[in-house]
Amino acid sequence: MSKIKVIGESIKNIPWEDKPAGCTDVTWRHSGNPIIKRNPTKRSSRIFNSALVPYGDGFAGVFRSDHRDGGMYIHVGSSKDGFKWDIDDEEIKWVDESGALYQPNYAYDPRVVKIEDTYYIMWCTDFGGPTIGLGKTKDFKKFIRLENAFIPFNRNGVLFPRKINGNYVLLSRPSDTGHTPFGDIFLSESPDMTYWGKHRRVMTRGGGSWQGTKIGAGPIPIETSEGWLLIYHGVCFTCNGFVYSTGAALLDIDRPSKVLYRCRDFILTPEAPYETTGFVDNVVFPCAALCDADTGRIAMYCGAADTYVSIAYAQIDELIDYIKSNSQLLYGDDVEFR
Ligand code: BMA
Repeated sequence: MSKIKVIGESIKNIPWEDKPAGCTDVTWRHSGNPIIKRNPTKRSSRIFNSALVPYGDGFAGVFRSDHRDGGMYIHVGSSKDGFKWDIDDEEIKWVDESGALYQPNYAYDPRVVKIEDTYYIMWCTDFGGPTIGLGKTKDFKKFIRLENAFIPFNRNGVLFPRKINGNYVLLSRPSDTGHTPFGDIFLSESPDMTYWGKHRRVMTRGGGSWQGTKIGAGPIPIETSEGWLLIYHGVCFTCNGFVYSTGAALLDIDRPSKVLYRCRDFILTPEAPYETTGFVDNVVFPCAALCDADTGRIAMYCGAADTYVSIAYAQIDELIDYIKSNSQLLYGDDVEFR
């Protein structure tokens, strides 16, 4: 049992390994990483930055697949144990709400969340430049595309797992059309998943150099008795380009634009060979985190070096203690910035 209450489902079959003896870090890597290696399907050269949810007696996932022609697509996959995945060779085929076929020119960095009885998928879509695409499914077979949430340019759309004060809430990171050299996390509300407004800035880049260039929401926030646990990526710029690390923060439950605590130190940074070396070196990019409400075990699914999928583990009590005990808020984090 965890001391901290997790408001969520019990996931008896959550992927897990105990922390190795002698490890003093707050997160630790799965011994069988990466769980998805190069050329995982006939058409996919690399699958990374991908997300999953418990589904049936196993898991369902949405996967960023970069094809051998260089295009970026989202594929669906399923798994009994969360380690070994059966991923479609074809990308998801969408219809819009009128039933007409719809295919984005590109689609990448998907997230997935269950809200009430529907699974919502968010991704970075082409709309004359990147912005947040939205879709939904009930069975991971039929996928309905919804209106794009925003105009360009925007990335890292992440929905909260329930309505807050009666509205859906979506995190996002306004950006530019290239490899954006700036970026903070904002949130927007919607009564209907179509009209988005009441924009607030949640968190800013800065502080320690690992998150000095830009930050973006990662997995769907986890609801706890201490606030929303937000795991995010933080980027710094070095002589060799961007380095993507992982941080964590706690947001106010009823007013999640307010940051309660935010860790000064990263919780994960590229260290393992599959994170430091790949198509894009030095990238750890978490897109999903399963959390078992009974034990507080967390399994984070991370893209590694834009090439692989890997898992890192954490325990909720320890992670929240780490966030609180090395917290450093940045400018405007603790106020409702609008
Ligand atoms: C970002 C996105 C991510 C990618 C990262 C590092 O802009 O494109 O998909 O993992 O760059 O290349």
